[in-house]
Amino acid sequence: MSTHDAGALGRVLMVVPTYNECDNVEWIVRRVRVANPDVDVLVVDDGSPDGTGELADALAAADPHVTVLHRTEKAGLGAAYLHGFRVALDRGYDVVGEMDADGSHQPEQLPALLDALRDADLVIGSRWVPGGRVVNWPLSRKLLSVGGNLYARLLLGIPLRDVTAGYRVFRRTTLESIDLASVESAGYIFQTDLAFRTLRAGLRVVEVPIEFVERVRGESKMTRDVATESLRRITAWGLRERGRQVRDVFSRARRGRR
Ligand SMILES: Nc1nc2c(ncn2[C@@H]2O[C@H](COP(=O)(O)OP(=O)(O)OP(=O)(O)O)[C@@H](O)[C@H]2O)c(=O)[nH]1
Ligand SMILES: [Mg+2]
Repeated sequence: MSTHDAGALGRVLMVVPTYNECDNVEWIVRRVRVANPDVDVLVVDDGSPDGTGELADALAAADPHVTVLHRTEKAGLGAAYLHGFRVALDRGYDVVGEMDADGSHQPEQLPALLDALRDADLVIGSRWVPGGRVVNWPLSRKLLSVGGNLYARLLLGIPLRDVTAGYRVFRRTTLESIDLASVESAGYIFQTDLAFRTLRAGLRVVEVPIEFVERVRGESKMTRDVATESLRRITAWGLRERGRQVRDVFSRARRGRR
């Protein structure tokens, strides 16, 4: 049973980025709307050559709660989300969410994320907290995700278990506090970037367990470039963060001596 009362949180928009998701877009948008009739959907399509954008337009024509943002070229998940967030804020939504189009993030679990947002500024649907799980991933992929998260956690000094996860809901006030205009991350590292910024702004981030299902249709867009960008940025941020901590310790020690 859903305990989600949309009235308390205000208007909710889920942003769904798509690139060549013609086999998935209709399936996922319908599931969001059926499981969460109060929630609106914004599909952000980067000019998919497979016709995903046109399929999304047909969904929008049939349902006023669905809209589509057409971008001209594939510019990465982060860029698509930033554009979608700007539109969501302009349209006055109180809650803005992220969800993949490939079915990995189950719309039926959205009420749990929204419930948790009552006491949080950002909620992350997490694979790696108790109760969370991944369906159909080989051990190698699990190790990569857990290892990547461990690296980010240790280097950035943040307490999150699944900082790369892309099933999320933000309060609008959170997006307004984390200076979206200065976000440069284009690929999947965008997720870590936003979680890190939210924590650094002193806001409350809560992880709720989800069941993540590996895509069954269509192709992954994960590339070596996307992975390299992640490693490079996390290392740079981590070193900067550690540098700041070391400077703090020294300046506290100096103040203590005075
Ligand atoms: N608009 C837009 N969407 C993108 C881009 N890259 C990926 N996406 C979408 O972002 C979501 C996540 O991409 P996936 O390819 O599923 O990436 P992934 O989940 O890390 O990889 P798999 O586990 O292999 O599916 C999907 O809805 C994609 O269609 C992009 O450059 N632009
Ligand atoms: Mg996927």
